[in-house]
Formats: sequence, structure tokens, C-alpha cells
Amino acid sequence: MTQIMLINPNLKNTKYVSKVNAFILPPTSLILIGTYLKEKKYSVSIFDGHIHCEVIEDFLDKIASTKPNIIGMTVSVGQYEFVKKLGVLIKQKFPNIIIIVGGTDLANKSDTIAKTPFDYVILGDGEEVCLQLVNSITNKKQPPLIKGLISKSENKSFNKCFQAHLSDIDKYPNPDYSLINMKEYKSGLIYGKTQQSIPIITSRGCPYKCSFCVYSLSPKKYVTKSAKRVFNEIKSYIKSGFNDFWFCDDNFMNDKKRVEEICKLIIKSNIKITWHCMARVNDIREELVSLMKQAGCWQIAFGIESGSQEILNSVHKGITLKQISEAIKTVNASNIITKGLFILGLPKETKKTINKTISFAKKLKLDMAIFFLLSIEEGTQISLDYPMYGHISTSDSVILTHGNNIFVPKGLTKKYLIRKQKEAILRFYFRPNYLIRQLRKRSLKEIIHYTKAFFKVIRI
Ligand code: B12
Ligand code: SF4
Repeated sequence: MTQIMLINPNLKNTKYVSKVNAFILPPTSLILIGTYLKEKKYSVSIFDGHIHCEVIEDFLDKIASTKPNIIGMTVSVGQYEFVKKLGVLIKQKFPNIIIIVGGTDLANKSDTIAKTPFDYVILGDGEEVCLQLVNSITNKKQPPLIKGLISKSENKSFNKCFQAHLSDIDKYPNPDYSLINMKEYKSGLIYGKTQQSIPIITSRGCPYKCSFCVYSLSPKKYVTKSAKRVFNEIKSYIKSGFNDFWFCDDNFMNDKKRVEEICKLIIKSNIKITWHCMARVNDIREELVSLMKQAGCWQIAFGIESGSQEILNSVHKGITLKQISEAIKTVNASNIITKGLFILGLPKETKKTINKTISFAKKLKLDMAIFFLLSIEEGTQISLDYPMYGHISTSDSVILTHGNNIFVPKGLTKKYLIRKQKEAILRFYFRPNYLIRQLRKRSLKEIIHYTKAFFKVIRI
């Protein structure tokens, strides 16, 4: 019988987990792939290195005891070289095991499959492609010639154009969280109201093209699950004992009618849940926010990026400072927590625009502000344009940024950016007015939790 072992090839204490030690999130992509294969009667297990592995050899021990025929690994941002290294070790010790890899970041690599230890690479949405591939392996047939699949026998290089995209995401089964032990994960009160917040993907892609984002060059079309389907998924989790959720779509509120329907279904059914989401400020409407609050929404995170209109325009964010101020005011009025995500050091940034961003963040009456430095991701518009505006500098001493490849705009230095990031955090959080507002809005448990996290971040 075909035994499939899905692996999250990360170690305990990888940077973004260990530095702030605030959260460990479930491997959503593996749960989706695993659920679909399980529904098709395959035997599937998920092994998460984030939870169980101190060193790379720990994966080999687990593989030896699980004895799979097929290993599927997900490649998250910054993990490609590690996954290749693990692939080589697996092939040395278990040459007969077939290795399949998938994940958004793969399509941005310029490798050819022949140079890797992988037997198959899946580009784009993996459900259908993986099922067809596993069927053919099980039936000892040639791998199918389908979009999204690269086999060892071909000498193709990875390329966005080969990505598979699902158009109907309603028809897939509700993700089966019994494939993992949810108790081993923690949302850290950053990604949930409780420690076990279930991530729900209600859409794929995004119709916007912000130049620092992977969607700026992606051919992926924006697709959504229907409101009924989303509600059905929520009910299935409630049955399993979960009532706190994170709609982790990049742009949850893009289809406002759909959000309204989801909220109405929740309110009508009288279920008591809590949830949070990420949205764009231009989608905020007073009546909709009020419905969201009634339906259990406790936090909305906004990509605000900059306090300078020129910088916002130059990264094609498609929003104005006025829209940002109005949206935050509206959401604050409904007593939903507002979280602003900023980037310091975008192309064309100067000392003046960075200071503008910090002052703007303070003026907005946000409940939380996170100041990232720009890490240039492969496959984004910025990754092509950046040499015109500055250079990349590697650093290990950067906080709240996963990649080490920090962008430094012309006229600024890495040291200056790191100093400004800490200054931004201090100036935003150390204000009497801010602290008084938070004491009124947050529970004692949350205040203690965030204070601890704050000091951890500041000490780095
Ligand atoms: C949740 C999340 C996180 C969580 C991680 C949670 C986790 N458990 O891994 C946190 C907050 C920690 C995080 C951090 C970062 N993230 Co993030 N994150 C997301 C988010 C919002 C949802 C991920 C998700 O669950 N997607 C849903 C699943 C269904 O999609 P998927 O993962 O692509 O999986 C499908 C396919 O890729 C494929 N597949 C994937 N794995 C496998 C494995 C096999 C075997 C097969 C067959 C198929 C397959 O099939 C899946 C189903 O179709 C996405 C945006 C989004 N909506 O996708 C961004 C996103 C993935 N993150 C992104 C980035 C840039 C980052 C950071 C680098 C940010 C930063 N600078 O710090 C860090 C990197 C950390 C890391 N090592 O991954 C980018 C990735 C860009 C890229 N190059 O691909 C995204 C796309 C956001 C964006 N719009 O730019 N992130
Ligand atoms: S940054 Fe947000 S709004 Fe912009 S393209 Fe990416 S997901 Fe869409």
C-alpha cells in the first residue's frame, strides 16, 4: 500500500520562531494536500520538523520508523537550500523513497530538477497535480504530462508559467486537522484570540500588484470559496472543538459581498466564534465592519507600508493616506483591534520618509504596529527593479524579518535601518496615551503576553 509521509522541513528554533518565540503555526499547505489524498483513500501522515526536530538527522530517524514509499515536502520562503540538503540525505539513506516537493517559492527558483535530489517538483496549487502523480506512482504508470508537474526525466527549469492553478476551490474537502496534533501549535495571541487558532484559506491569490509582493509578477488568478462553503468549513471545525479562526487569505475582504454573506451566516446560526483577518484599507465600510464585529471578528491587520504617499505610489500599493486614516478610524470605532504592518526602507525611501512613516503610525491610533525591513523576495517586481534604488545587504541581526537579504535604499545604511526599526517600535509603544488606550481595550492576559513579547523583540 502507498504510504505517504508529508514533511514540514523546518527545524525547531528556526529564526522567526526562536527569536521572538511567540508562535508555531500549523503547516496549512500539507494539511490541504494530506486531506485530499486521505479522502482518495491514501494513507497519509504529517511530520512537522518545527515541532519535533532539533537537527536534520532527526528527520531520518522518523522516516526510518514510518517507512513511507513517498515523501512530500513543502518549501517555504528561505528553506530551499535546507530542503535540498535534506533531500540528498534522504536519497543516500533511503534511495527507493520517491521525493515530491511543492510550495509557492519553488516557481521563483532557477534550478533545473536534474540538479536536485527531488523526483518530482509541483509548481502552484498542489491538490490535483499531487493526486494524479500519486495515482500514477501507485499504479506503476508513467507520470502524467500535466501543468504544474516537473519530473526527473525532463530537464525543465522551474518556472512560474508551469504553475497549476485551481479555479474551483469550493469542491475540496474541509481540511482535516486530525492529521496533526493541534495542541502542539500555538498562535501566540499574535495569530489568534486563543493559542489554538485554526487558519482558514477562503481564497487564493490577490488581484493587486504591490511591487514587493509575490503577486506582482504572478500569473495566479484570484479565486474564492463561496460564503456557504466557508461557513460549512467553520462548522466542521466547531464540531472538532475549535472556535477561534484566522482567515489567512492575503486579501480577505476583496469581495465585500462575500464577506457580508459569511458574516450573516455566522450571525444567523448563533454560533459563538472569534476570528481575525488581513485586509486592504480601501475595502473598509462602516456597515460591513459592524457586521464583522457581530460575527466574531476581533482583529483586522492592514498592509499600510508607508506614511509617505509618494512611496505608496511608487510600490503600486493603490491606497491613499486619507483612506488609511479613515479605515483605521472606522475599525477603531467598532472596537475591533487594528494592526498596521509597515515597511521601512522601500525603494526611494529617505530619512525623511522613514520618519514620516513612524509619525504616521503613531497618529493613526492603531492597537499594534509592526515595522518590517524590506526583505527582497524572489519573483517580485522589486527583485527585478531594486538595483536602480539601492543594494541588498545580508544580516543576522535583523528582527521581524525572515530573510537575511535586507534592502538598503541609496543614501541609507543597514545600520541606520536597524536603528530606525527599534526606534519605531519604542516610539510607537512607549506612549502614555497608547498604554492607557490598551489598558481599556485589552484583557490583562493579553497585556502581559504582549509586554513579554515586546521586551523579547527589543532585546534582540
Ligand atoms: C500563514 C503565512 C505565513 C506564516 C507561516 C505559517 C506556516 N505554517 O508556514 C508566517 C506568518 C510565519 C509567515 C511568514 C512568512 N511569510 Co508567509 N504567508 C502566509 C500566508 C498568509 C498563508 C500561507 C498558506 O497557508 N497558504 C495557503 C496554502 C494553501 O497555499 P500554499 O502554502 O502555497 O500551498 C499550496 C501550494 O504551494 C502547494 N504546496 C505547498 N506545499 C506543498 C507540498 C507538497 C508535497 C505539494 C505536493 C504541494 C505543496 O499546494 C498547496 C495547496 O494548493 C501566505 C499567503 C497566502 N495566502 O498563501 C503568506 C506567504 C506564503 N508568505 C510569504 C512571505 C514572503 C513570508 C515571509 C518571508 C515574510 C517575512 N519577510 O518575514 C515569512 C517566511 C517564513 C517562512 N519560512 O515561511 C509570501 C511568500 C512569497 C513567495 N516567494 O512565495 C506569501 C505568499 C505572502 C505574499 N503574498 O507575499 N507566513
Ligand atoms: S501586498 Fe497585499 S494587496 Fe498587495 S498584492 Fe500582495 S496580497 Fe495583494
